[in-house]
Amino acid sequence: MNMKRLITYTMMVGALTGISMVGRSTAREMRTDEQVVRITASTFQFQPSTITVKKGVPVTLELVSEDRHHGFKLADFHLRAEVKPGVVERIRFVPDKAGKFTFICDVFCGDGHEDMTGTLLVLEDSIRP
Ligand SMILES: [Cu+2]
Repeated sequence: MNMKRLITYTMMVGALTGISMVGRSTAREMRTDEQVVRITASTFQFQPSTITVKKGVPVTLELVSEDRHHGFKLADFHLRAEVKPGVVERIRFVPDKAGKFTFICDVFCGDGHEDMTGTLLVLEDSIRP
């Protein structure tokens, strides 16, 4: 093998290794303990109003409204979504910090809108190395 071929070969192996690493990180994200939580919005509440998840474990929120147009805003994780009747809006994120966070409805939905809040509780994931 001459030098030029050796370099080409090394680059190819590098590229392939890079691809397999991407594949591995994707596989790691598809954890079997992924948390799926359905939240139903209605005037003037979220049901459930408290969601408990684990830090570092991906969460999918399925948001749907029972009556009118609402909003979902979880500012601490820079998340927001429209919540409409008959449409399941999915937002996926990985909670990277533990604690107690408030989410709100950010679409005015009538008297009582201000009280339309909920709590996201993120617990330390002790199983994770
Ligand atoms: Cu509202």
